[in-house]
Order: sequence, then C-alpha cells, then structure tokens
Amino acid sequence: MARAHKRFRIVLIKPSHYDDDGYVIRWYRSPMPANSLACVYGLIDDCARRRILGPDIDIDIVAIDETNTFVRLDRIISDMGANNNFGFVGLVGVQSNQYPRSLHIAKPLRAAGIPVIIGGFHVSGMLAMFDKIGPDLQAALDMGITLFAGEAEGRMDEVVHDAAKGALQPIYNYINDLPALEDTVEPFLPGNSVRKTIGNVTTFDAGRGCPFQCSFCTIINVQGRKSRRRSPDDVERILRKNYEQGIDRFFITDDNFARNKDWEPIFDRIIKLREQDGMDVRFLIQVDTLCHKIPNFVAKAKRAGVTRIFIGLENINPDNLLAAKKRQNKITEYRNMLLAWKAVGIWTYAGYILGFPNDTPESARRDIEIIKKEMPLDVLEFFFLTPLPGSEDHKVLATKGVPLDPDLNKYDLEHALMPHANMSKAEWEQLYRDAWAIYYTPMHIETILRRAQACGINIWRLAQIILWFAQSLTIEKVHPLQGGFVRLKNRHERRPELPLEPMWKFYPQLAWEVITKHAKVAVAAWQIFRIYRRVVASAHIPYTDQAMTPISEEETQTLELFTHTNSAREAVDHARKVKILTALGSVATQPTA
Ligand code: B12
Ligand code: SF4
Repeated sequence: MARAHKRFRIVLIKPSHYDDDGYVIRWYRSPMPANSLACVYGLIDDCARRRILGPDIDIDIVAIDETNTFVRLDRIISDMGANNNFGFVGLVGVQSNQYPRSLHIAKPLRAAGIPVIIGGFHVSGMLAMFDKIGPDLQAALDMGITLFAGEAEGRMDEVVHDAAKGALQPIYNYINDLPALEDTVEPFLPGNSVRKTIGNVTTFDAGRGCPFQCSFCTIINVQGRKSRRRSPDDVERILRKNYEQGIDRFFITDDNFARNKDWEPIFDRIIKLREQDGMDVRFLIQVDTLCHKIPNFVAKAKRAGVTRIFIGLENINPDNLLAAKKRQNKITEYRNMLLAWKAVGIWTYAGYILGFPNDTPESARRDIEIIKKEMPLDVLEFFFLTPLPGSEDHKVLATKGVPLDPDLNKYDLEHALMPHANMSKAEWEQLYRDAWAIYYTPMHIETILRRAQACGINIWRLAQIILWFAQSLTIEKVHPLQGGFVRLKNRHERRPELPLEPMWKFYPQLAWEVITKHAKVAVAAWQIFRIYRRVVASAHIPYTDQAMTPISEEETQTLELFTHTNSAREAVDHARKVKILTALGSVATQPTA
C-alpha cells in the first residue's frame, strides 16, 4: 500500500509597495525577476529535493512576485487552512519601502493562524545598525511574525524544521555570521515565473560585499565589505540551468562586480561557454568608476558578453563625493572610464544622486548640463539622497534626532525624506522632476544615439531603453527601475490607511488613465523613433563631439567638469601630483644598466 503523504506548503511572496496614490505598484510584465526571490526559492527547492522533513512529507513551493502577480490572500488562506496551516508564508527580500506593504499582507494571514516570516534588507539593515528593536520591527513581532536577518544560505533547513514543528523563533539573527557562497545552492526560478517579466532576462548574484565605504550605502552593513563569491563552476551551473529553459540574458546583481575577487576566473569561464560551447549569453553588470584600471577587466567583460554596465557615478562635485565617503569616485577618471567602455561598444547606465550637502537647485542643474556636454554617458538615472535604513547616514541622522519622514513606504529613493540645508522639500522635488527633463531633451537623445552609433552600439535597443527611462516618471509616476509594462490596479489593493474609492470614481479614472498614458507613450515613442531614423540615416558621416574626444592634458584647464568648482580644480591638482610622484617613483626604482 502507498504511504500517506503529508504536504508542507510554502508560499514565497516578494512584495511590491504603494504608489503615491496608495495603490500597489503592479504590472502585466515587470522588468526582471528578483534575485532575492530566486535565492530563497532555490534554497527551499533544495530542502524539498533532499526531503528534509522526512520521506512522508512533500514540500510544495509557490513563488509570487507581487510586481507582476496579484496576491490572492483569500486563496492562500483557504489552501493553507485546508492543509491545517501546515506550512508558512515567507515575505522575501523585503526592502524598507516594501515593509509597510509586507505587514499589510501578513495581517490577514496571521489572523488566520498562518506562520509568517519576513526577510530582506529592511530587517537585516535595522538589526545590523541598531542594538534595540525599533517600533517597526516590534510591530511585526507583536503580530507574531518571525524576522529573519542575515543570509539564508546554510540556514534554511533550520527554519523549515522549526516551522514544521510549529516552533518558529521570533527572530533568526545571522547578521554577524555571513555565509561563504562557494558551492552553496544557486538562485533559481522556474521558467513560468521568469516569463512574467518583460524579456528573457533573469538575475543572479555571483558575489556579495563591497570594499568601499559610501555613507549612504546599506550593502556594506548588511552583506559586508569582504568579497564572498560563487565559484566559476557555480556560475556555469546557473547559466546552463537557465539556458536550458530558454533564458540567455542575465543581470548579475553584485553591487560591484569589479571587486568580486574572482571576476577574472568567472569571466574566463563565461568566455569559454560563449566561444567554445556556443552559448550566446549576455550580461548587465554593476561596476565602480575605477574598474577600467583593473588590467583586462574591460576587454574580458566584452568577450564575456557584457553589453551594458551600471555605474554609481553619483555626482560630479568632489566635495559631495567626499561628504558621502565615496573617495573612490574620482572625477579625473570619469571620462577615461566612460571612453574605455565606449571603445568596446558597451553602453553605460549611471546613477546620479540629487541632494548631496553641497547641491543647490542651480548647481545640480548646471552639473547635469556639464555631463551632457562633456561625458559620453548613455542612460542617466536620478535618485534622491535617501537615508536608507541599514546605511550609516540613516543611523547618524536617526541617532541625532534629525526629523526623517516616518513613512517607510517612501524609502524608495524617489522622495525627499529629510531636511536639506540649501533646498526646501518642494525645491528638491522640483529638481528631481527637472533633472529627467533636462537630461532627456530630444536634442540630447539624438546626441546619445549618435555617440552610440559611432561606437557600434545597437541603437535600436538603446532607443527603446531611452524611451523607458525618459518617460517613466512623467507617464507612470515611478522611477524606471520600478516601472513595467502595462500598469495594473485593483480597487481593493489600496493602503488600508486610505479610503476604498467608490466604483463610479475608480473605474472611470482608471479608464482615463489607461487611455491618456497610452497616448503619451505613443507620442513619445514616435518622437524617439523619428530621432532614431535621423541618426541611422547619418550613419555614413563620422561623428564626434566634446564628450567623445580622447583624453588630453589640456582638457583639465578647459572642460567645465574640471573647473566648475574649487574642489574640482583641487581634484585635478591632486591627480596631477599623484601622476608626477608615481612617475618619479618608477624612474627611481628602474634597474640601472
Ligand atoms: C538586484 C536589485 C534590484 C533589482 C531586482 C530586485 C531584486 N531584489 O532582485 C531591481 C533593479 C528591480 C531593483 C529595484 C529596486 N531596488 Co534594488 N537592489 C537590488 C540588489 C542590487 C540585489 C538584490 C539581491 O539580490 N540581493 C541578494 C539577496 C540574496 O539578498 P536579500 O534580498 O537580503 O535576501 C537574503 C536574506 O535577506 C534572506 N531572506 C530574504 N528574504 C527571506 C525570506 C525568508 C522566508 C527567509 C527565511 C530568508 C530571507 O535570505 C536571502 C538569501 O540569503 C540590492 C542590493 C543588494 N546587495 O542586495 C538592491 C536593493 C535591495 N534595492 C534597493 C532599492 C531601494 C530598490 C528600488 C526601490 C530602487 C528604485 N527606486 O527603483 C527598486 C524597488 C523595485 C522592486 N520592486 O524591488 C535597496 C533597498 C534598501 C532598503 N533599505 O530598503 C538595495 C539594498 C540597494 C541600496 N541602494 O541600498 N533592485
Ligand atoms: S561602491 Fe556601491 S556597493 Fe560599494 S560601498 Fe559604495 S554604494 Fe555601496
């Protein structure tokens, strides 16, 4: 007779958060799968395969990304109830801005007696920086929610066993005990989950940790400053597993792949897969502004199929970079670095932060104009300087009692949340909106495409991404990184603090929104398409401009990038002295004949 099987049900939800009108940000297709969800899914799937709860108990897993799927809490509650609540709901990779939404999801689940665990950057960041439990985490504990801080690699068995025994602890805190990643279970999501996103792109982390010390950064306090990484074998397994399900484009989520100690063996392995095994895999990676100085880095990135890089440029005022402890960002290297990537036909996304201590609305606007003229950048995206929980900035400001916005839902880098010495809140918000409009003018879009075409970049694809980045804020009212394809809204998915809108108001408004948004997208797309056609038609004419001009000695005297502030001029002097001293040093150490 067959053995009676019990089922332990695990529902993993990667929550979204609320827009400024209080509705959950959800799309028909979101931009890419979440690596946090893939990591946790992979770990639980591994527990299921090893049958860690014994031969008679199957582990069922459901993975839901709320940015592309409506979370049917009623169904989860009835399915769990039918299974005597034998299982748990995991709220995965919860960022600070997603924390309020997570508690709202958890409330009815807890009321139905379902165990709930929350993990991710908010819980980890708060427990990494503060000895005492703050009111936000306490609210979860009071609801009987379990908090998980740190990383789950090597710890999932314990959590699943405890949950199956009905003995989950209130807090699992592994923040000071970060696991090695080599040979651990890889991130993985089933193909049907990946296909709810726009392209055939998925995410994975080849490593965690960054050696630098930027004061606005949460990563170093949560994932540490030491490079922990997966092995080339691990990376090959991840690539092959995805390739088999038709996925061949990847975002390697390491915050700084250039400081992954094994970047070279990993690139070498990928080069082998591409050049010998014929796997056409391509990548977006994140790097720092000094990566071009690492011997072979740019050349191997190209051969390994990197087509785009993301750089945390942050600012072009050295005083601001110093205030943020971002000492590794040297404005004297920016052009070198961008030209190095351009030379191999790889396009660049850069993040730019508005609201550093020395910024004024005027200086920030001027700086964006300098970037347009003198730096060969493709896609630029703007953020508010934000005291993210888990960062040094947040800890310092909170400890000093500086008034910070209490609504965690707004900690998404798209809101002004603290006082600024040189700008009112309204001026700061206006600057953020203007910044996108100043950068993405039709004239500058044409310049970006011309520069890219001159470097052999696929400008059809670039034009589509520019459309996305240039219009996301004006049309969808969210940052492009939170954007997606066709916004979906449910009348009942509204922040409980806000009233349920009546049907007569909600539906006509939604219909009008859909019509006007599509009209705006069509107009913007047509404008960019015309620019694209013009650029293609001029392909036979060689193109160059100030930004594309190779580096010269004189430019430090002539370019505004190097002369617009005292600190910029000092940075140039400093770089010159270092160069002279380095040259003298190498002459002094040269062997004599
Ligand atoms: C890749 C990435 C994205 C991608 C994909 C999302 C994703 N999560 O993969 C994209 C580009 C879409 C994105 C967008 C945004 N992101 Co982002 N993103 C990242 C990045 C670089 C990697 C995420 C990751 O994979 N981490 C590795 C995983 C394994 O770590 P983890 O999530 O902590 O999960 C581990 C543990 O926490 C634990 N765990 C987590 N959940 C659970 C659940 C259970 C049940 C258990 C037991 C354990 C557990 O186990 C996991 C495995 O070890 C991080 C920085 C970083 N290094 O993490 C920023 C980061 C998470 N993002 C951040 C932000 C702010 C955003 C945006 C709001 C920015 C914006 N305005 O557009 C948007 C939000 C959109 C969204 N819907 O997520 C912040 C969050 C900071 C904070 N305090 O909240 C981070 C930390 C970067 C930063 N600037 O500080 N992001
Ligand atoms: S370089 Fe990036 S990941 Fe590294 S400390 Fe600075 S902000 Fe954080």
